[in-house]
Amino acid sequence: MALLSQIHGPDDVKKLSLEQCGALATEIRQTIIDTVSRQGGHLASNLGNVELTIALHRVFNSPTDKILFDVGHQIYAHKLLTGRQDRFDTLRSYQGMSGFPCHAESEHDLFDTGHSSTAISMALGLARARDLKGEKHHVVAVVGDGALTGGMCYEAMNDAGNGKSRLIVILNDNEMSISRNVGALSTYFKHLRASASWYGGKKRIKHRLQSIPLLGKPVAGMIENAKNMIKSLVTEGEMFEALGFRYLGPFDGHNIDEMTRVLEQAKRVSDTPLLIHVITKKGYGYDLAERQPEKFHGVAPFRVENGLKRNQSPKASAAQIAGKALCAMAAEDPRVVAITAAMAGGTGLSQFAEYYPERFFDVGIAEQHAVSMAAGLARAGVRPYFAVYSTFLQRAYDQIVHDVCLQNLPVCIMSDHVALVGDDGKTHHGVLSVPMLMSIPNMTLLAPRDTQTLTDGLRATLGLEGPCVIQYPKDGIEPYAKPIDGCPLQIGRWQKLRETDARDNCVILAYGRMTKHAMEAARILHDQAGLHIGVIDCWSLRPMDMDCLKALFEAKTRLITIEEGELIGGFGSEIARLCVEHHAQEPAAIFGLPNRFIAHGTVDQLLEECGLTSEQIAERIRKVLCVTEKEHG
Ligand SMILES: Cc1ncc(C[n+]2csc(CCOP(=O)(O)OP(=O)(O)O)c2C)c(N)n1
Repeated sequence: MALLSQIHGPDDVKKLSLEQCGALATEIRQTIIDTVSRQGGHLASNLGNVELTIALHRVFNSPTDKILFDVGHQIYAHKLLTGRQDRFDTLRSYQGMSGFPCHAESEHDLFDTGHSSTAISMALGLARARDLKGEKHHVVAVVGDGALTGGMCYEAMNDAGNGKSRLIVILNDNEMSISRNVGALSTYFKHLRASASWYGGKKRIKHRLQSIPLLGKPVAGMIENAKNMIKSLVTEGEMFEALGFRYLGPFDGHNIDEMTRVLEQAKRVSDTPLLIHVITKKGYGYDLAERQPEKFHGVAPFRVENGLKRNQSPKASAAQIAGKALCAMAAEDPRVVAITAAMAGGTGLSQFAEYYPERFFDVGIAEQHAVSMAAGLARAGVRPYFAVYSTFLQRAYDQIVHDVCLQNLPVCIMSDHVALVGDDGKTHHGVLSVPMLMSIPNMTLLAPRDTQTLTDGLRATLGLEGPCVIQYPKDGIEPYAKPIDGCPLQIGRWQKLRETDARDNCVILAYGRMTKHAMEAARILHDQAGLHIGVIDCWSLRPMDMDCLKALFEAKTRLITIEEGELIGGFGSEIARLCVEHHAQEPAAIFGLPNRFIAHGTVDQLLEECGLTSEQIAERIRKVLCVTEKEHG
């Protein structure tokens, strides 16, 4: 990597000739492919973004000028150009480099992000602060066409355009969200791409740019010239113009020369926000990713030569199990429809989309809209199932409260990627699910322990007449325990999986993935200390099984709660509150995740960091009960 190794920061990029920049792009692309093939990560978006990022750093002076990448999953080239090459091979690994923008990692990353459609708002805030402070730097937001399906972008543009803030938005249009982009806007972008200005404009801009005054001409003249040039290029983009933005483009985002010239000119526009439409190809430069950009959007470690995963995991994910179960439900009940917010593949709905295209709705990256639209469907007698990652559901909190729960409508949210998600890190963990949802009136909240209870639990939601969230982690956990009393799964009933005895009289209350850890911890405590600790799967978090809980209160059973979620406002807190309300014994311990944003790593590493592996749980219980092996032996 002859050139890349010489780049210690954006200043070094500026020293390179155009030809060298082309060679640098090739080296960056190679580094990204090599690293992601070992570490996993977001491949196709990053490969599509290399030349654009080089051009940005040629033209702008980060960190004085502010460059923001929306979502941030396409930030690898930016990391490599901003002095982080030496750690790039630790990408997404425990205590290594984040796969997303990370402010603590570099002054060139303004925010820690991972959720879509926020960059224009943040950029506008930075631009306004600049103006208030009398500063002069530039603010640039790079936003994908997928991210531009998120409503916040329009709230921000409406605001920015009205105030005429000096701001540059680069629309990186590759026709793809994770899968093919959807909605009327994607058709509009297609129209812009196909417009005469794309083909004719390319020639025209070359001609125009050649006639721009050379350095040394009066600045005023340059600005005037730039403004005129830009004005005359505007033939399309009325929608952005209506929002108060000047539209430029489309341009070839893989042409560093063209991008450099356009960005240089954009710097000189001071009277209005600009939207620069750039066309790129997702997966650019790696044939397999170009041909299958969806498959290579986010990947586990893979072999470069054939694109196959390094570790083939035969196990189905929880999302795939849930998607299959929903298909079966749809086959029996024509009221069942499915909704995704641009994540059909990730949330296990691909099969549903194929089998029931007329009952499947991809709304774009628009979780808020998805929830309120589901309310409409439910009010009209349809049974909507919205499958979404827990972390992205956070965005739709008010819609859940106001449009679904307040109306008591039978909308079911299939909340996937709950609990710790691993290498995507702090922006993606679904650890606020229970505190966020459990307190909302009318809500039913379910957290099955394995794939069988997930399937059964999902089916049971059809019998509900009000709102419901069924939550599950990323991995599909195969069934490992049966209820002692043999009772089938019922909403509002917990399942006792392991007995305590009269001497120990201690029970672990757990839900979701932690139920398995609780069972394992109980086994360890039995094998190593002769303890008989009971385990109850409290999968129905709301309504709780009050009969079961009251029986435990009466028997003065020592209660230990375990959850892979935020402790404050979580399940354990609620159990403690109920103990007080019922004048019962207080819980002996409440275990869960600490109140801080947890970084990336494997789930096992993160659980260990939080003291929640089975062995650690066993040890902590032993301490709580003040039992040594000897005492009990
Ligand atoms: C609020 C939210 N919902 C869903 C996602 C998941 N997600 C990550 S990237 C992505 C597609 C983004 O498409 P685009 O902005 O066009 O970028 P590209 O990957 O095509 O470069 C989606 C849906 C997210 N990050 N944030």
